[in-house]
Amino acid sequence: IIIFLTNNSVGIDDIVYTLYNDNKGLPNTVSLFLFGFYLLKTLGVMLRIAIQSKGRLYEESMALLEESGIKIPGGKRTLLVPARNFPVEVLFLRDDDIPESVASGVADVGIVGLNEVMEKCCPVGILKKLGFGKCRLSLAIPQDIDYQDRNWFSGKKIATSYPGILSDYLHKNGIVSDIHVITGSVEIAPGIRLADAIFDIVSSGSTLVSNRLKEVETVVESEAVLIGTDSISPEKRGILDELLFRFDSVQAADD
Ligand code: PRT
Ligand code: ZN
Repeated sequence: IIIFLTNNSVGIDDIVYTLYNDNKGLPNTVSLFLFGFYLLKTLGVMLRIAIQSKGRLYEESMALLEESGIKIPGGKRTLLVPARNFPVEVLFLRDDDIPESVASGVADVGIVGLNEVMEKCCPVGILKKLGFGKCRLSLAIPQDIDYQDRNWFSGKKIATSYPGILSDYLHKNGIVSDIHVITGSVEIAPGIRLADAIFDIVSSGSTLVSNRLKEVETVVESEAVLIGTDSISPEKRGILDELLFRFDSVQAADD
């Protein structure tokens, strides 16, 4: 606490001075006021964590915070919700916006799928893999095609919501294809002749099967990750270290 206090503009020594040199060592109104001011300022430091507002990662992100002993009030849903018992505030966003929000400093850390981090190419670091939201980004083609190897994709039209990761993969493998960007229901593209193949998230594989597609190349294995940057203040770094420690304990208990 003393380290936190002395980082502020008025030093702890000012409080100690007023405390002991005025009023014969008894606390006076000035020192009490200063101490209260410090306490409020110190308590005001909050680590802002961005999580998905709804969708596949929402429940498990909230459960991880809850299991880490961090109580997020329910009820009226607002964009920014402070925890009841820990210096963390939760910023609810669409998953697509989380990497950018952390890179720009709007949030200090965020929980998001590795697939989104890779696609958005933001300058953020992976602080921890969280072990939920597991899936993979794969290339899939109609079931009746006799597939030999990835050169099949040369000159083909591939529908995807992940053009960045796909073009990197194709480039590294010397394949030139036509990438067709669509958001949502990518899996129906080959059936309606919009594309020859798709590059999309696969989890159980049942969406592919029900669209008469087969997975032929796995490009990226993904899961939910905690992201952050180096430009975090020392006060927030302390809170983050405690948060990481609690996440580790939850994971150790689950194993
Ligand atoms: O509204 P917002 O933009 O926040 O959410 P969103 O709709 O973009 O994302 P959402 O909630 O669908 O997924 C969030 C994250 O969950 C993804 O970025 C992945 O990291 C992770 N995840 C894990 C998945 C899946 N599993 C998954 N199965 N995301 C999507 N799917 C979809 C996939 O797109 C396909 O349509 O599920 C289908 C395939 O599932 P299977 O089980 O049939 O193979
Ligand atoms: Zn999204």
